[in-house]
Amino acid sequence: MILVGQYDSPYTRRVAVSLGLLGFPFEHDARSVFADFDSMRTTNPLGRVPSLVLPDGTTLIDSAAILDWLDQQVGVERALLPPGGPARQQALQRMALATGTIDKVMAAAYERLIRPGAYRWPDWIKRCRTQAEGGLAALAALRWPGDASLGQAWITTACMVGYVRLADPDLLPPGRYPSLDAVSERCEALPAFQAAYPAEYFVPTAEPL
Ligand SMILES: N[C@@H](CCC(=O)N[C@@H](CS)C(=O)NCC(=O)O)C(=O)O
Repeated sequence: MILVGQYDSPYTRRVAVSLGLLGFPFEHDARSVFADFDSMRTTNPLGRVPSLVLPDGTTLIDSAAILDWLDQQVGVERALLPPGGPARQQALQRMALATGTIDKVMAAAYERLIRPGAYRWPDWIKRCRTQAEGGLAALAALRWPGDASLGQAWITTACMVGYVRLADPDLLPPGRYPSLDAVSERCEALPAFQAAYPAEYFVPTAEPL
């Protein structure tokens, strides 16, 4: 299998971590959605990451669909998302908060880092960062017992924390939300997380903030 995407993408990273935790060997294709845009569109028509190229040549796109496929491969006992009931609902709600936070931080980062300075819209950046703060506070208010089984809600939340700290560190200084610090520390200590460590946040323009 080939995982396409760089690890500064939290969506790519959560797939890489899940592949590692579930014991799937894979190659890593670290093409960039920005620098390799035309090439990337031949893998995913949307020109986005992650994609997972299966041994039979099928290409899966979108991290949620890829994670669902991985869970289907390993079966209910080893799946990273509970099969049903309140546990699944709770995990999906946590993941919705985490991915929603990612999307808002990413939208603000693209506005700050990609859009030419003359066209930036500060009120939009402020709105996105306010929404991200809402997601962070809601996740931090939940219980994250350190002995809970480490499923997809934990993985996605830890990838979100890592991404926020790369892309907009002022939103999540260590100590602001001790519960999220603990989720991150527990997860980042695992080999599957360390094997998918983002080298740096890719900034496609050289413009200062
Ligand atoms: N819902 C998608 C979101 C993927 C996504 O936002 N990928 C970002 C990188 S983290 C991307 O490809 N951005 C470039 C673009 O959208 O043009 C997923 O879960 O895979």
